[in-house]
Amino acid sequence: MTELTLVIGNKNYSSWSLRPWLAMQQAQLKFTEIRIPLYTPSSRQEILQYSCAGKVPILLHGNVKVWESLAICEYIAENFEPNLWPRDSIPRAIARSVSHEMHAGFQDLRNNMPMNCRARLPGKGMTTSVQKDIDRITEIWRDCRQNYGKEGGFLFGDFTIADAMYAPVVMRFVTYGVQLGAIEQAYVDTILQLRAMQSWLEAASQEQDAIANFEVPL
Ligand SMILES: N[C@@H](CCC(=O)N[C@@H](CS)C(=O)NCC(=O)O)C(=O)O
Repeated sequence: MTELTLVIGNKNYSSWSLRPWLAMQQAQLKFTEIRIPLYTPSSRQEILQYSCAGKVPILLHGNVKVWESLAICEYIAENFEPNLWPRDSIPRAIARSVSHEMHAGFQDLRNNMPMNCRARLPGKGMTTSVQKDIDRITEIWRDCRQNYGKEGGFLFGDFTIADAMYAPVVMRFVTYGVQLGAIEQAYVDTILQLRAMQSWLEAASQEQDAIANFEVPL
């Protein structure tokens, strides 16, 4: 089989990298990881070797290069593991909708509560507009769990790309100590218990680099 390589950023900070990495792990694919620490003097040049877009993650598969986290997840589902989307048309459409909503939105949450897996900053980063993003995300999680997720612990029962897309939000909620209801907290625990997630967090905790822009002051 043609080798798969995923180019990612720092595991502690790179929320976009976590998404396809987790989807590929859950699909039990073997792949090589190239980790480029972000925002160093050489980061941009190193990333540009792999993609003109100049951002991670990037998937390399033979001559194929795929950038943009959601496009990588789609490529993996189409070519390797179709069960990364729900099998039935309606839940699949909803899973795609909530995945795209994540991909395109929640800018206030992203800006004010950057992913920082190893930090614990309860109460930091909260604003009225961040709370609006949190309210919408938790509404999505409750709706998916209650209407499509009864067969398992994930948004659509079994693990799907929608869970990969929201995994960095789970980490943000943990880092910034966001108060959650019972359904959302149980979902957070389900994601945290994944072996792949544990392994990402372990690697993040070993990283030495600190990116000032992603560190919310104490
Ligand atoms: N929409 C892109 C976003 C990618 C992105 O912003 N990646 C960040 C790291 S999490 C990056 O490469 N930053 C480096 C830079 O902007 O120089 C995706 O879904 O992959």
